[in-house]
Amino acid sequence: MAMAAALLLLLLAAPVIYATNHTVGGSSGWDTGVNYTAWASGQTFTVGDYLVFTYGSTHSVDQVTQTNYDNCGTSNPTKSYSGGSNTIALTTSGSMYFLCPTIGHCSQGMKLAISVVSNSGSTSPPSNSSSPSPPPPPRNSSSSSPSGATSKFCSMSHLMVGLVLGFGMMFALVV
Ligand SMILES: [Cu+2]
Repeated sequence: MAMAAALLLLLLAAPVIYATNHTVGGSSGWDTGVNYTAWASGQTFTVGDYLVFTYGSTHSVDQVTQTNYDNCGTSNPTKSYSGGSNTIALTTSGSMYFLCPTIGHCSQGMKLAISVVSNSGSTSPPSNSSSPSPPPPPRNSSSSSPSGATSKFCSMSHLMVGLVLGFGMMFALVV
């Protein structure tokens, strides 16, 4: 019973999660000699997404003010990250600025400015270039059994919709 409810919540949540992991610099990672302005211009940063920094031992990551970003200033970072791999949740919309505080690295290009956009209050689907078109609305959900419903669908997204409906019906019946 509680198990079914938990599963239902999990399954209901799954289709609406469109979080994207943005690996800074792509395959180049966080390093000198990479144009992060160009990289960022090809990304859409949405609240709920994640920024992933991966780098070698000579680097680290500071979140800084716009002034420090502009001047490669390394004093008083807002937040500091280290260890070679950091995943930073983008929790609010607006601008964020990062740089590598290792001496000379910022001026060699290790600085990143991103603009995070809100995803709330919008009725249009997220423009995520890496995902296929969203699944169509489910049909015939009221009469067929979960297995009957799922057998008609072959893609994973349809399977998810079927499972959600199935567990939803089961949950409603149990309650
Ligand atoms: Cu560096």
